[in-house]
Amino acid sequence: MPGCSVFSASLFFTGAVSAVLGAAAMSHQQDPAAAAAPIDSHANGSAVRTLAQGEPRTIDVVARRFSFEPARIEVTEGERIRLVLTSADGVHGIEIKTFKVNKRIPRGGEPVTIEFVASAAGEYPVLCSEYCGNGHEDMRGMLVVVAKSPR
Ligand SMILES: [Cu+2]
Repeated sequence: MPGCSVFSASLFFTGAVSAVLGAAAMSHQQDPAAAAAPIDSHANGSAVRTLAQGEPRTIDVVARRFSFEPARIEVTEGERIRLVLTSADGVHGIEIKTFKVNKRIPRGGEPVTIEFVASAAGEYPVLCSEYCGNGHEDMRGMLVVVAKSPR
C-alpha cells in the first residue's frame, strides 16, 4: 500500500529528529558543567600567567565629560595591556606619562587602541590630554599596577 510506506517513512523521520533533538538536549545540558569545571579548578593564578605570556589583557575604556570609565584600572606588573578607548561624546585624549601613552580619542565612538607593558608597580594618573570643557582638569583616572607576588 502506497499510503503505508509514506506513513512509516514519516514515522521514521519523526523518530530520527527526536533522537537528534534528544542527543542535542543532553549534550547541551552537560556542556556548562564540563566547561565550568576546568576554569573553576585553576583559580586566578594560571589565568594571570597566561595573560602575561601571550595575548595582552584588553580593557575597554569609555571617555566622557568628565571622567574615564572605569576610573580605576588595575593590572599586574609585567602584564601587556591593550586599552581600547572610545568617546561617548566629544574629543578627549588619554595620557599616562610613565608609559608614554598619549593619544587622541575622536568624537563619534571610533575606537582607539593603545598597547603597552605595565612594567613597574605603582599608581599612575590617567589624564585627559585634549581640552574638553570646564571639567577637563578633573577628568582623570588611575592606573594601578600591582606588584607581582614575591616568591
Ligand atoms: Cu577630556
